[in-house]
Amino acid sequence: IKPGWFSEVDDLWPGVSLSLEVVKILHRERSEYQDVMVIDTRSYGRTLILDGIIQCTERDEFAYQEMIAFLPLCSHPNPKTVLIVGGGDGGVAREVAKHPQVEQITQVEIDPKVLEVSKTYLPHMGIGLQHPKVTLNVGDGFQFLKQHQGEFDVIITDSSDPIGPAKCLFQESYFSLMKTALKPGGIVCSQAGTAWLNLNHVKDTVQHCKAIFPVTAYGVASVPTYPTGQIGFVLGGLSPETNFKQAQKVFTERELDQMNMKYYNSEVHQAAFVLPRFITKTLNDA
Ligand code: AAT
Repeated sequence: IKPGWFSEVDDLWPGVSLSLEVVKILHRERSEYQDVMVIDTRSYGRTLILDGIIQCTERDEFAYQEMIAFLPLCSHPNPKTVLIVGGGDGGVAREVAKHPQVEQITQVEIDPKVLEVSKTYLPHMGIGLQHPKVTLNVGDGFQFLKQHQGEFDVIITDSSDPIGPAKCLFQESYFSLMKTALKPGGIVCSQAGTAWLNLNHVKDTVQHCKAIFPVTAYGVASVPTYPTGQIGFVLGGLSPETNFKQAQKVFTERELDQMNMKYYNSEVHQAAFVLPRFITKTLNDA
């Protein structure tokens, strides 16, 4: 590892690592749950790192946050109430709040330090947490869901990778709890890892989703600072009429400009579900 560089080394991606040149370490502490760090980097701006894993960078965060929010929101005919699990940086809340049909956003993040650090060092994301539509809770998403039934049109799980506090958010029992917390016709969307490194992980997550939801899909987005530069999402729908591959809500160019969308539009929505053969074949068996 070169001095002055941050390298993302983890057993989730053995033998590969993305490195960013560090300009300055802005913050570092050990919270109750994880190691929390914010660095300034030469090419990607400010970067949030939890337990040594990149959560988001200033320069490319829009790709992930727009997609994890708008794939499920635009697949739902009328998404009024939304739950966000995780997402402590606030980027997903910022995106969900842009959708004109959304009235109420509930969020549950386990680590108050992430919320604090984001408001201080990543204000363009942290601002999402302060939106008037947002009610913020501090706690474990898994436990939170046990207390909520039939409340949400859409549940977005913006979770860290399946180690540490996020492990429980990838289990079949979690998909089952989400199902119970949804309103009729509800939709879920979870961060589900990349097929290039963790195809078996992706397959397991899709399998859990398929076991609980009648309609499912796996879609991808390109995010240069996530391992392999690609991240996937698993979506599940309660209604057999849900078709993830075709956006229900189509925004005009003008609306997309007004919403300051930099990645998402309805063509990108459709394209997210067009997958290479090695992925489709594996997931069809799930
Ligand atoms: N917005 C993109 C960044 C994330 S953040 C993931 C968040 O999930 C973190 O703030 C973490 O504290 C929170 N979290 C982890 N476990 C739980 C839990 N059980 N309940 C609630 N919140 C939780 C995603 C990065 C993806 C990285 C891909 N390599």
